[in-house]
Amino acid sequence: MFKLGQLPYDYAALTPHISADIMRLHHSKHHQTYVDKLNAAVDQLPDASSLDIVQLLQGLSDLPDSVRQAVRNHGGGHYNHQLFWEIMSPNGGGEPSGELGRAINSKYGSFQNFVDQFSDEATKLFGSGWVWLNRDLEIVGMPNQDNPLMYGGQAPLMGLDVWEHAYYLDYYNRRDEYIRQWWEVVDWEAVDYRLRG
Ligand code: MN3
Repeated sequence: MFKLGQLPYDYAALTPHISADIMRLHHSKHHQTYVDKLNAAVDQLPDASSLDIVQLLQGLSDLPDSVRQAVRNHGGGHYNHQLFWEIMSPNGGGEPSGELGRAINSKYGSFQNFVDQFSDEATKLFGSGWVWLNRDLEIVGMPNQDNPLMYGGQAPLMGLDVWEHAYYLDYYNRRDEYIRQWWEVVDWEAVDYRLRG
């Protein structure tokens, strides 16, 4: 069965950009609920103990109708939040170096241009969803808990949660301010590691 992992830093570690209250609620309540509901869904499958989250999300179309939507919503929720915690750090911010920095500069002309395009996609994404940086360095917004694995893509390099639960306690309706602050906690080493992995 799937388990909620520990955060690699404390709930207060990302202040002042993301408060401890948001991190605690987001991890211990929202993410936990995705894990619980994912487990309830896969419990109905014959070989639940051997399931891998990536394979599940890549193979949604092979699942029985009775569990497919629950796995999409809650399995997506589990995978996406695991990735989200991993690519943030109290030592984050700044600009990527190494292979990732070169790849972003080559595709977007400059790091600032990349940040502007990603932020714009996140600001205009309607309702609840995520903005992803795909493995081929495309920026793509997706609704709900969808991610590129569900559309035949590879594991994304990074993602930004723009559900209101991710920022409302700190920023109310000011999603643009949340997005601006989020860049200060992005762990570029972790994103570069995913690119090289
Ligand atoms: Mn969330």
